[in-house]
Amino acid sequence: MTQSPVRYDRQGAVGIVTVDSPPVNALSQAVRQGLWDRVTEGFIDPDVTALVIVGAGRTFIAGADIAEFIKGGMGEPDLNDVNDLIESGPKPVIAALHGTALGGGLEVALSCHYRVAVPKALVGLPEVKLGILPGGGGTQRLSRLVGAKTTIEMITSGAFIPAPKAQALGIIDHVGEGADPLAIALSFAASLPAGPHKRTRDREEGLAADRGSSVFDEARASLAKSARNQFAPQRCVDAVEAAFTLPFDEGLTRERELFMQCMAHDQAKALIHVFFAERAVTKIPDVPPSVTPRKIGQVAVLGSGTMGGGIAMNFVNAGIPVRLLDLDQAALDRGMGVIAKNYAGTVAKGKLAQAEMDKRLSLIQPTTDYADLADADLIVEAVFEDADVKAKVFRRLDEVAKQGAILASNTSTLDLDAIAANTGRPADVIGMHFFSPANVMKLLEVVRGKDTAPDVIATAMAVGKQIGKVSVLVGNCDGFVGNRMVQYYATEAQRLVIEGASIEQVDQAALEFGLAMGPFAMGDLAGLDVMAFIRARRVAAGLIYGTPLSDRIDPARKGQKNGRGWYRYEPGNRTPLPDPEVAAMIDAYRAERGITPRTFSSEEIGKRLIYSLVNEGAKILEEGMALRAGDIDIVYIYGYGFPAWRGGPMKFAELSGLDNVLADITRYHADAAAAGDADGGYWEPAPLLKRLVAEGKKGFG
Ligand code: 3H9
Repeated sequence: MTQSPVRYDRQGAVGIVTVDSPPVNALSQAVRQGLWDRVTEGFIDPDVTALVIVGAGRTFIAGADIAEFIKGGMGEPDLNDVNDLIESGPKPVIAALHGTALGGGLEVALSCHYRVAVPKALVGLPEVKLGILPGGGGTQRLSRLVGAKTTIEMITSGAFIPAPKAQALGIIDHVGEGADPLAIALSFAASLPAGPHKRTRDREEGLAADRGSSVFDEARASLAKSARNQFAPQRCVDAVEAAFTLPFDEGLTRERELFMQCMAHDQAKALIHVFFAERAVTKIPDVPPSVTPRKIGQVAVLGSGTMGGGIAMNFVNAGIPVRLLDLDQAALDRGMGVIAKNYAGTVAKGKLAQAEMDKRLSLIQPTTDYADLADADLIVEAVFEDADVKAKVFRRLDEVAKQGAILASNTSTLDLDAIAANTGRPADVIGMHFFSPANVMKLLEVVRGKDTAPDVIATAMAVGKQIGKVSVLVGNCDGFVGNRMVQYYATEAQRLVIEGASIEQVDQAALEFGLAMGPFAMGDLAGLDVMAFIRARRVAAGLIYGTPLSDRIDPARKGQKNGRGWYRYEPGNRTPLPDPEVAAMIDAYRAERGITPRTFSSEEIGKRLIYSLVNEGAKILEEGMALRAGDIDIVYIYGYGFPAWRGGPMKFAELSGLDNVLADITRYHADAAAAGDADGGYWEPAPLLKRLVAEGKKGFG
């Protein structure tokens, strides 16, 4: 018989139920059964008058076992039955919280008669981030303690609340001192009042004020904007409202109904996929956790422009000192000025203390002398995206960097092996591709060259985590994962316009799909001049099918930076405005080719944009340039504003049906060929996609 992950012992007159199911004490079937059995044991133990539920290891219970959701069928006992047992038993039960009490974990705690915590504990109901809602009574019990507004805020944001604040809100009864939740609970138990110990379901303090109030409609209206197109947030409000309109048991039934609706929705499948995909990216088969990362005490960043400055900020934000090198003092002064202005903006918003800003700035040492890089453990190059410039820089770095230093390039498209060949130490060379603005965007593509050493990869991944990035290991191919895919997406946007859609309509369709920005607005933000430079190299190298309109647009149109790109911009304003000059250029292009514009639905535009990503993503996967389809999804969610609730492009394709996606892609390919449009050559269906569909597979595996 396997041992239960929940044990029972006794200290004086208190029965202690300990959940011991690493890593996070999630409520698997075995844990629910163990709780049921051990709590029952405590209730019938004649020597105890009260029970404590506590988590072993680093945390209380971090929620339902999300892996069980994927397997389907959660098995008996149901969490609601366990919670009912705890709440309705003959003895008071105290939840002793440390680490995180999340989701189902907080729901267990809410079913207890009292909650005590260590000061550093966090509580939250983050189910919405998985596309679901609390389904173990959380919406009903929390409402009774803290009222509608706080409950809705907590449940629709999924925020983690520190114990002292949770106490002030009325969620926690007592925050003790120190780090031992059991000690706090035992001393609390020693001074328990005689009773009766109210069940949370019978408490009323949160209900009275909000019955019949407008708070529910207001929340729905606000979420319709902030969580546009998302299913779960609105259902969360419905579930909370049920606490105010229905008796407890009926409220629970309603909550479960809504929970099941969410579970059945594609958005939950997408978001649960994202949860695991984000954790899977850290796992690299040939770089196991036993590979020790190198120690990074001092970093250097080359280039103090927008990118270099943003990269430097990441490191000093994490307390790692940076030497920032540029060619001349004027460039450095400008770069440091921009960094200081960025921090000052954050201070002005009240999000950073002035003293902290000063500390961070003092960690950046500007220099124009390569010799100052001699003690750096990691050097990140962020100079102009030109192979010759980078070659020169790496030759110089090879001369000055100490033995064992990691030489990283922030190149977004260039061949990392060619860059590494400029040094006598290609094993120490790696790509660390940050996304603009580098101090804000969470994605870091870690590019592995053919000679990059495993401990260099381990270091880049570890440093990425230390500076708060989601790091994804990618292979060395033109554009790596993100930019290799995006070039076809950008071309497809242009082909749609040539065929008859307007620039605004294409961007609007992308927004309706849930992307943070449309492809044309994104081009203007990135800079059309930068794109043109990259495109010229790709065309010369025969790497690109074509970006037809990019080749026609006036080169003086650089995008947001000079107020003229695919759109026009008023000075000091980032709102894109339609530009008749660009519309005329498009008309002329169509006329030259005898194209009669046709109309498009948003859905058709959306499909063509996203499937262009999927088809290339499948090629990338087959070539091994990404380790998993989920890695590609994470790149798109954290680097390109792809909506997490769609799961990323590859998961979206799975949810749409790979066979349907392949049928559309095959048709787009045939259409491009029939129109003699070589620019659409990338629609050649990915062999992997064809194979998976032929084998009847539903996913990329
Ligand atoms: C729920 O409760 C529904 C109920 O209302 C209703 C039911 C009827 N399950 O993140 P980490 C794994 S929904 C399974 O790297 P950290 C994770 O995959 C749930 N596994 O650590 C990883 O595995 P691996 C509501 C889980 O310290 C390992 O634990 N709760 C779960 O950075 C370490 O995780 C949530 O949504 C889980 N619930 O962060 C909380 N949680 O090592 C979700 C973690 O194999 N979890 N794992 O890759 C979190 O937010 C973070 O994991 C946490 C720890 C803050 C707890």
